[in-house]
Amino acid sequence: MQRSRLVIAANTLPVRRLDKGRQEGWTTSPGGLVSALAPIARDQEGAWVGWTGEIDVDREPFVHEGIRNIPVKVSLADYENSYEGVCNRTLWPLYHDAVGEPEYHRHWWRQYVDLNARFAETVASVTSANGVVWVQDYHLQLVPAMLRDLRPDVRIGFFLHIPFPPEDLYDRLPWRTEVLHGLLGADVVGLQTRSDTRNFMRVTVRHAGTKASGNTLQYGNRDIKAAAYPISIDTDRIEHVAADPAILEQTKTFRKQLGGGRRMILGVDRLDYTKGIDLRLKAFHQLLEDWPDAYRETVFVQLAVPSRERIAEYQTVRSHVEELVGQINGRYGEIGIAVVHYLRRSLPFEELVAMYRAADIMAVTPLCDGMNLVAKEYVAARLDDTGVLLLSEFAGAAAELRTAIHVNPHDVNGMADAMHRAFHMPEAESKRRMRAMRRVVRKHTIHAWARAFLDDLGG
Ligand code: ADQ
Repeated sequence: MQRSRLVIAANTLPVRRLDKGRQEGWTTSPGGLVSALAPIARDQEGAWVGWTGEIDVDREPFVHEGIRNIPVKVSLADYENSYEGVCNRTLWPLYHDAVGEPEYHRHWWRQYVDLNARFAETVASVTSANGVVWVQDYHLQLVPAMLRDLRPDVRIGFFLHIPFPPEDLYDRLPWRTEVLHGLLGADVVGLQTRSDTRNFMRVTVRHAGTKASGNTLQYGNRDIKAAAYPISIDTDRIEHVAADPAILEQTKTFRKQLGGGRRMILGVDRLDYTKGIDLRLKAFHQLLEDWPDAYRETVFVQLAVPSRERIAEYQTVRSHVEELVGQINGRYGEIGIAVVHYLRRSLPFEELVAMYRAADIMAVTPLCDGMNLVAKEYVAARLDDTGVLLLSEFAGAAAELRTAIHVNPHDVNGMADAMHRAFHMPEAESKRRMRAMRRVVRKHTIHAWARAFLDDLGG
């Protein structure tokens, strides 16, 4: 098997299958992580180990746009127990402040261990001597230690895209020691924020007997670096699209379709219970209740990408959101005029940027979120420094986007007041705030993020 000096391991490959008609093949997946890592992997003739998204399909490695893709076969049992079970019904809710109820099942866990072991074996077989491996996210937390056992010569990095919970929550995990041992197999553990890093370091001291000093954890005879590497966006690309005259036309069309001079609040999320879409809609309802005359001409647009639809909690949040949309339109809409526009689908990137440009206010109000790229994308798209960002204090992005209006997403009245305040903010103030945030996303891009992590890892 051909070996690579840089190997990325992630739940999914950076490509997805094109099965349009009979025309078979692959296309690069959209998203910041792929656009950041793909050029680096390409330059270094790197490999990417991950799942194709197909169940029970065995595929040979293949090259797509200069990157070697190494598929890991995922069975139905892997999918149901490891991916839907441990990843999305145990770890996802537990790591997100238990805003959903985590479930713990031993047979799910066994499958997670098994699938992580197969990832580690595959990675071990494609990494060259003294190579560098970068493992991504909560699906693969056991891989660093498993890989170290197989390949003590390689440098191993791990990055967690979601929050790392505080110790009283983490302690609930029946496999808390195994997960820490898995993560501590890495040389560098990256987290989104300083508070995630603190949480992680504390639990390793408590359950794995590490000694912490500054950003270093001493574990047995090894030193591990644990630090915050806040992820970001491809700012140049968004600015470029936002400046395109065709996108500006699209922005104008959206505004016209929404009713000419109407003011607009936008929400853009995966349809996930951590994103606080329901409470945000309630806040908009409250705004209309509190100032019915002032906001008669305001519309709320909520774009929601379907997500994890087989899981009950996701079905529940969807019905709840749709019920609220119905209630608000039922109460405040007119014939031919809705006050809430709800699209449950993914938009092409260009249309999304046009929406960002069209929105007077962007409401990003998750109950808990590792970073939240939507907040940064909105800022990057506001080339003329207009627009106001309402940002949950529980999103990782709040630590960097300090001049957003920070809101408590549990406080519906507070959020309604914040919307009111945003609409009345003097232009000089909103521009000053937006300018400061634009400076942040121009400096801290996804490329700078990847470089900083790999420099620390020695890749
Ligand atoms: P997510 O929970 O998926 O990511 P987020 O960071 O907001 O959350 O990224 C969502 C992405 O999907 C954005 O790039 C956005 O543009 C896109 N998107 C959302 N709705 C869309 C729509 N209707 N149409 C098209 N595109 C849409 C996880 C963590 C986050 C962390 C990221 C990266 O939960 O906290 O920021 O990983 O580390």
